[in-house]
Amino acid sequence: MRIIFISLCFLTACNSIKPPKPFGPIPTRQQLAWQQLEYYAFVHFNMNTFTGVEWGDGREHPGKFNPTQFDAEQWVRIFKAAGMKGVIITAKHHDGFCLWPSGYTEHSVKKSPWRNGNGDVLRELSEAATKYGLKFGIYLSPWDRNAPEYGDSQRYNELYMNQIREVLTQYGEVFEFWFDGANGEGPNGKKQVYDWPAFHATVRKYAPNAVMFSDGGPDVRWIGNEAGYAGETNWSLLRGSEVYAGYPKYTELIEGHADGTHWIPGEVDVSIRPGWYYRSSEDEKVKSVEKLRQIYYESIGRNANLLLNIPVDTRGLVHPNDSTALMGLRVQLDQDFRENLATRAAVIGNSQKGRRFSAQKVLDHNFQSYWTTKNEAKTGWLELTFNNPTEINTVLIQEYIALGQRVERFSVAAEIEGKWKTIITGTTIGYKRILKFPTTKTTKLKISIEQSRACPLISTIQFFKTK
Ligand code: FUL
Repeated sequence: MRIIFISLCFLTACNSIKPPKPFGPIPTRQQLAWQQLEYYAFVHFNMNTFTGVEWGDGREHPGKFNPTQFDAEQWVRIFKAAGMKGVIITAKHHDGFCLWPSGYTEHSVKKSPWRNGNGDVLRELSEAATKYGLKFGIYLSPWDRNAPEYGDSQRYNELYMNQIREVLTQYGEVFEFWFDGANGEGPNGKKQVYDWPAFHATVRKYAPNAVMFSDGGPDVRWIGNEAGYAGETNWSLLRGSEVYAGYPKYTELIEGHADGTHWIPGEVDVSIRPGWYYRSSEDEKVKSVEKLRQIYYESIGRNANLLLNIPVDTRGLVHPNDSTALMGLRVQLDQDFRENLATRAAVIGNSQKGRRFSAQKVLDHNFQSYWTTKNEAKTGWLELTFNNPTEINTVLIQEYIALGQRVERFSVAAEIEGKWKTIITGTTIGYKRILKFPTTKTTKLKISIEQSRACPLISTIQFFKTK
């Protein structure tokens, strides 16, 4: 009885401290879950794999699609071992060839020799993903150079929405739907006018838990380049009603819009090879582990998710050069983040909003709990003290973004010979910010939030010594 009474008191006391109010646009439940996936695979595998081009014209004979050793489980095992959390497949690229037996075209696997025309890449891949606990996502190009309806806007839009329904209702849960902005003319010489609101409504109807990607979201935005990096300043915000698929000022997407009206976080899509599709001539051009590591730090480490493309080869398998690079990156990252040295330190804040939002919350390995300042102060600092001089060269910081992105400027200082020395400064933090700096040996570190739009909510602080 007494124990219950005491713990009830404790709970009431704790709960009487209310969390700060949300600030500005905030993520939906789906966007928040998506952000925490961080790293997943893109697979460009389709007709172009067999014709050796990046963009087919839609006149390819379906008979050309003929992987000799297709094994979706092999892909998924490799992605899983690489630490990826999902896979997005090019169900239909601009040439219109469908990797599933669509009822709305003859240009698909059903007219190919693969599995005697009875194959379905989406079925095999989605089953493999489920078996290994990976999320499954779909790229479905609206541009279709095969469909005779293309350019006859209403007819084609209906066909496209029927295909959206097909791919979203037969293969289990889909975590991300990837809209490409490419838009051309149809055989009638007319430009196809896409009905984006209707496309979005169709995805929402059949996959309410999925996020939708395009240049302008509505849920996840392109980062504005295919080279593998986000801006050092990166807001998960956009002026949502201005940006659309095919937005000409796409270079703005690298930082988002500081004055954005909608929560639309960035995703970095980049290929592990020069092209999106497999070509044997690029077998020796797979990105190095060092390059992939840089991409990781400049995407996930800059408040974006990383969608890394692995071009599956003509056998229907991930090529050994790609899997070797993926494993090399995994080993490197496991080494980089092996020991969070911050857990060896004691932490205090200049102020804190009671025990529920104490400085210690940044060390508890729980994204849901966070430190914030007393009286909603917009600036504040945390000090970490080590028992022994400790060498560090990397910091990882996370904001509790469920209540909005707030921090505009921060710094990390080390006490060296009795004086504070700034070792690194940054602008935005967002879901995750990772910064490297020259190795510094110290017993005291200070993380200062120097400018924030509302009281900072810091969920995580970690320090590492990487090689
Ligand atoms: C682009 C496409 O045109 C490329 O072929 C590739 O699929 C890339 C991911 O998106 O818009």
